Amino acid sequence: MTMFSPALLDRYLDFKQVTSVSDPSANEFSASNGLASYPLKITNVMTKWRLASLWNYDYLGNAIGTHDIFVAEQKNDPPTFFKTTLSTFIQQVRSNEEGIQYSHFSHHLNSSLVLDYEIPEYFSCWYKKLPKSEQKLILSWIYMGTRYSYSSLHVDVYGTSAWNGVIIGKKMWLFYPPDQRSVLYNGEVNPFKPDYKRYPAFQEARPLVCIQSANEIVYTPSGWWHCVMNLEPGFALTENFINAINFEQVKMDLVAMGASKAVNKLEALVKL
Ligand SMILES: O=C(O)CCC(=O)C(=O)O
Ligand SMILES: [Fe+2]
Repeated sequence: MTMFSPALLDRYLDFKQVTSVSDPSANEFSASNGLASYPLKITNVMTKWRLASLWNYDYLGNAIGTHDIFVAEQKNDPPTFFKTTLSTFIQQVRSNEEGIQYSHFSHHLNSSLVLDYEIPEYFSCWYKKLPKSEQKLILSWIYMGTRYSYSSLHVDVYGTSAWNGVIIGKKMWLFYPPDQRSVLYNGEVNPFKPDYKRYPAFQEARPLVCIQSANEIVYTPSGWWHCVMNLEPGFALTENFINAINFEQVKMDLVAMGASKAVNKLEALVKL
């Protein structure tokens, strides 16, 4: 079995870095061939949100700490899962105990925490235009974990795009364009512990790399493969969104999963 070694992370620093931009305009972001075509790091936006000065482990614990969450123990391969309360897990992450543990949850959506951020126009989501009672898909999560916890290689759900803002911690992102699917073995390979014997063509894969610190937002375009390593313990807020840029892909994915009603409603709403 291939083991994870932190030294491997340093080697990824030699690859091309994701572009960084300060507080772009909606037009700079969405214009054809604009910033939205590639992964992007966005600075000086999150610092304008209330959460930048409010959110920390205690604030989160006070707001939603009593809720149960599922935690993946990633030291085990394949990972095992256990259930605990968010407050207990916060203590575990802060005390830096043994283990590599990662959890994502959406309890913020039913709390006043959602009042602490205002997403820029270019991240606005068509799905949120539907009446609340018809919004069945969950599209926002908080990710919390220890050092070296990670998200494995994937493209985002339903063909959506996403933004991700780090509140506490530091992440390394590896991005691969949609056309590298075959050398990624459809996402089976783990770039953080690559098994070249089993996945020889992965040696041809060339990632874009992004180091994301607190108060920086990372944008993932629809269809881009990515995996994410937490270089430091912490937590981040992420939302996936549907817009004019990704709608054709989202439409195919939603129809394929039997949600054509939602597609029809979205189309009617945005009057395509
Ligand atoms: O681990 C992370 O922060 C990345 C999460 C992610 O890629 C996702 O929610 O789709
Ligand atoms: Fe993702």
